[in-house]
Amino acid sequence: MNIGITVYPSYGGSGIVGSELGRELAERGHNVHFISSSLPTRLIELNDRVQFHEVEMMSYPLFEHQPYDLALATKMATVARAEKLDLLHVHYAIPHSISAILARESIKEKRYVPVITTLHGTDITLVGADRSYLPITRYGIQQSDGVTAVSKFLKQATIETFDFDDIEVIPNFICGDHYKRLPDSPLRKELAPNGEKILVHLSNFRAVKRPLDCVEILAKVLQKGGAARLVMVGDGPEYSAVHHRARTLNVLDKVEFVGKQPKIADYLGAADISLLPSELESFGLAALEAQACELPVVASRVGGIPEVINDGETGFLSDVGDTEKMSDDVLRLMNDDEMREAFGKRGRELAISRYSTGKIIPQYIAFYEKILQGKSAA
Ligand code: GMT
Repeated sequence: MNIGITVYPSYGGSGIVGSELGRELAERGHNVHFISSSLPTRLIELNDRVQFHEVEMMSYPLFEHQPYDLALATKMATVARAEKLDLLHVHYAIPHSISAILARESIKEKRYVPVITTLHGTDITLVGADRSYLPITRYGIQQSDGVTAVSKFLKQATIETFDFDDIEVIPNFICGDHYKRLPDSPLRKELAPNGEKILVHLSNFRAVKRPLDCVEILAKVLQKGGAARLVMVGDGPEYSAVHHRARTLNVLDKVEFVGKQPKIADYLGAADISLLPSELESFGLAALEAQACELPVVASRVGGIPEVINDGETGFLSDVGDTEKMSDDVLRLMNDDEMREAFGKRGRELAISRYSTGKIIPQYIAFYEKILQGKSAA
């Protein structure tokens, strides 16, 4: 198949999933054309089967805000015709599904290119549900030829908010060869020179991830006598607030801010426990990546997280903001090597058996085929 993929190229989970899906599809012999404003972060290699088409923006004094959605739609239509795309697969509903529908409609006399929208999370739960975007998001979902969601929770949230239920749940996936434990990594010594346990948080530092809770948890762990260091991987709007909180709690020297990293598996593989205290998480890709690296995850019990983490078996779940319990859970895992290792091993087993690329990518391919067959029959 010739597949067009559009993602937010920055650091969000949807961009990561869309990029890795493209790479996996290309490895299975499909031609993948990424159409976005810049090269997606995780897309390190372009080749004959993986191409990138940059959305060009014309600047004009009349445009107070540049109409990206229209430029994207134009590029999608151009690429769809030139590369004979079989379908457009967009990740994150807003504005990608709207641009794809516009592209589809603008060329449909020549070629009908079905639009598949994958819902990821805040496109439904925060942005899409906001009154200013709700009607257009509903339109984008209804007019897509196929819709997938990354968790059962997100499908249910879409039914409740948008009264739309023709959704296939295809969860996020992990490549067990890329994500694995690295117990002898030299990074471990660098991050924790005195043999402390390494707590790791990975996110885009948006308020919804509650990265401030991570330094609160660390401070409580230290107060209660634990020897730990916290590694914060990523960057985003809450960075300064987190830094400030670490300073005021007097734990700044125990926190390592490593910024955005191209190879996060190196950090996860070298750490001991992962923290994901989010306000909301439709799936929690960071938890899956951590579990594949045999890290127990201490997280909040929200959204799709309980679908990914088995409470008491691969991690511990708590109410949002309950940093007291989260710090106790971290200490339990720090102080009991046997429990930590058992949680880690079970986490990897479940990650691979439920979410490996070998299991999930064929689900996307089957979904594409179903939509294409439905369209050609029609
Ligand atoms: O909201 C974000 O943090 C980014 C967002 C995205 O779409 O880029 O992440 C969402 O999609 C990820 C990949 O499917 C999920 O693992 C995250 O749980 C989800 N984030 C939220 O629901 C907050």
